[in-house]
Amino acid sequence: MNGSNFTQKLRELVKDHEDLVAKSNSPVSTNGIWTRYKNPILTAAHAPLHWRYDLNPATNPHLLERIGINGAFNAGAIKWNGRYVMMVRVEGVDRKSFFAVAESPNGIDNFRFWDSPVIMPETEEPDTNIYDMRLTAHQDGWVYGIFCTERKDRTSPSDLSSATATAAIARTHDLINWQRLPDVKSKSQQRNVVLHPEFIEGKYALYTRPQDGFIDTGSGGGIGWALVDDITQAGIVEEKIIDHRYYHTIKELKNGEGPPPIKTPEGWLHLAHGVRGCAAGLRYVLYMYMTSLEDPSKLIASPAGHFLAPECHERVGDVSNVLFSNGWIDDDDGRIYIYYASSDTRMHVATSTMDILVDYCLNTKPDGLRSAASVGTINALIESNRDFMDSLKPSDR
Ligand code: M1P
Repeated sequence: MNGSNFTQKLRELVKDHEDLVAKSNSPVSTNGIWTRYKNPILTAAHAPLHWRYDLNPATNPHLLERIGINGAFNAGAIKWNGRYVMMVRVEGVDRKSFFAVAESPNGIDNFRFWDSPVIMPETEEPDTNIYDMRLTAHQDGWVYGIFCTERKDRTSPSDLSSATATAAIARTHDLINWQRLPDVKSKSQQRNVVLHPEFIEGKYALYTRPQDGFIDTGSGGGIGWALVDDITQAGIVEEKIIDHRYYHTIKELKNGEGPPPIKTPEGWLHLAHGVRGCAAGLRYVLYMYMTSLEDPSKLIASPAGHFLAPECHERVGDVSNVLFSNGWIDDDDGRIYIYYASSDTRMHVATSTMDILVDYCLNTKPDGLRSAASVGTINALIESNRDFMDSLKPSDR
């Protein structure tokens, strides 16, 4: 490629990238509880050009992409200096994930990556892969990032795909410089571990997700809860399950806490993912539950079924039929920005409000676990609606 072609191609790349990043977003569908937005808010193509291209015509005369990005998904989130910030799981084509910060002025579009990815310090045992950070602005003044560190399972050296999942912790005051703390000690493998934002009984509190293996939760009964004296030496000693898995529900196979819960006057609002098996493989959906203000480990509301499930283009990606969320922002005006990923590929936003989500949780019946119970719930609603049925008749309008 000659010099002028190089310059022309570069101009086109810059323009296309800028058009993508600056594209405005708009609401596309709502069910009254959430509003989805039309465009994904972050994709692999949002990764800055200078992360991917050698821009020197002498060493890259064909202006080829030297480093491929495969996905931008499973982002933690936080409101930071008035901006809507995501801690994104960026995955390269080499399958390695890392963290990078992207920020937006309005929470629904114009998400732009910071200049370079996060440099996450390692422990003595280097991470093979790191992903799915939950950001917690804790009462102690630090911002914590708890994420999964994946390593080769050294107990099965000949099995090249056996791995271990462990909860890793780092903390920061600026989202740039991170202090890595020792990994959370646990007798089981752990993923989807989340730090509660407040001290409980003077201790740090973790939402856990015990699992027998790297993929299967097995005997791990659901989302757990553990108190920790010293976050710099965190260990899960006593772990109780607070949100159980059940047969023939959306969380039959697995579940996991999403972002840190949001405090409301009626209780702690939780977003989580539930997994079930079907002929097409695993299906990941998002669901909600609430716990008590007095005791955040006590379940007070558990609406049946999913809150958000994959739709349309969300259904397809690297790992299809997956919605996953580990970040939301509870804004000053009561609006809640729910950041969710589809199919381990891209990020989306849905919005709601605290009032609506609390109403949804407190007034949606729990799963009765049997078809007859579901029919009973519908019939009870029909009965209580009898007096209001006339208002539905077109003749009365
Ligand atoms: O591929 C779907 C998700 O699978 C895992 O979640 P879980 O441990 O709950 O099954 C994680 O690897 C997550 O990153 C991924 O999105």
